[in-house]
Amino acid sequence: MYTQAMDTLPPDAASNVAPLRSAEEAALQARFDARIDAGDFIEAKDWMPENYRKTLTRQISQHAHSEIVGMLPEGNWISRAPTLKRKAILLAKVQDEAGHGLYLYAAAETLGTSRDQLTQALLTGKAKYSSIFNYPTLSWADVGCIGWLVDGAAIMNQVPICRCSYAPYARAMIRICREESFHQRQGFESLLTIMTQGTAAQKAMVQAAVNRWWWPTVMMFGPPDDQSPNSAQSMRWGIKRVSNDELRQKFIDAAVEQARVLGVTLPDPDLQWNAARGAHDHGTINWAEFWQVIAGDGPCNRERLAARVDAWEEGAWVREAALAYAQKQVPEALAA
Ligand code: FAQ
Repeated sequence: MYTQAMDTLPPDAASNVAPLRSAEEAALQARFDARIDAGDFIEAKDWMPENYRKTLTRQISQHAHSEIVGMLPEGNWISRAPTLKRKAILLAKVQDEAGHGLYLYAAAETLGTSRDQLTQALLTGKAKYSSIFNYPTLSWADVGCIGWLVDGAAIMNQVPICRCSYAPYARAMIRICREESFHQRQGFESLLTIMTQGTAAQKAMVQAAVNRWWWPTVMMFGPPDDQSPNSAQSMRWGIKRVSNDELRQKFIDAAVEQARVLGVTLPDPDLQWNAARGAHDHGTINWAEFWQVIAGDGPCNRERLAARVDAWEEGAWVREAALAYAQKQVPEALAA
């Protein structure tokens, strides 16, 4: 599905084809490396290697697209929420995701790629967004599972990004993580309400949703470390602080206890505590499914992209009106 212009070369290739051009640039690179090693934050106007810029643009824009596409599966249930209270909570949550997308697009723009370019990369199918949002929300319990499991995984992955070496991204993540934490709790509470007060059929609906969302959520953390082409360089640069597999393990360990409190079974017969490792062993992840979904062939990829394209086209008149209004203000502002 993807390779956008902001893509980076693999680290080895990059160092082969992009030799430093001057002594001045070598000095800038050495200073940058020293700042990274010292745990300094890099600001938008600071010098940075081109591949650091490209890697961040790739990751932050994918992250922004995930927030925006991520509004769709839950948005699907706003009109069918079971009570006014649940509807108000869901509306607020979906609006929060839009806000997260906006902070993240703004952070990506500080690296020099325009919002229009980022949007076009999504709408033309060149840019990735999280695999998880290509799965359907078949029942109200799927909405609870997105909060409990998907937001739970998102927090696990995103808290370390609050310490990302690129300061505008790190700052955006601090606010986002606070909101994601509320999202996770509301999802858990919604499922707990059904599991403690619901009918047998409603409890079965929760279990069926957990069965659908568990494995795709475990995949959200990305490929195993030994198959993750970007990890080594991103860790070196302090963009990623914790590896895909370590985060996945932390998420699984936390979810096991939460599932026990909820009274649901996680659909992995091989899930068991390993005292020697101090962590849970788990079953084999279906990586073929993961690669298929991110290649554009998951259950809802086409539907999700079509929804974003429609929204863009239907919003054209708003953009045109905003532009016309802004152009009218310019002469008045100059005259004032
Ligand atoms: N889906 O070498 P790595 C949310 C790609 S927000 C799709 O390990 P990296 C909030 C990866 O891009 C969820 N593609 O890559 C919410 C790379 O391809 P590329 C989004 C994936 O970047 C909740 C290739 O595989 N969160 O949920 C995925 O070092 C509820 C090789 O992978 C973020 O974006 C995937 N799951 O590590 C909203 C967090 N995993 O680009 C609404 C920030 C991997 O080379 C409702 N991002 N790929 O062509 C990250 O932490 C990292 O980018 C990773 C991937 C960990 C996702």
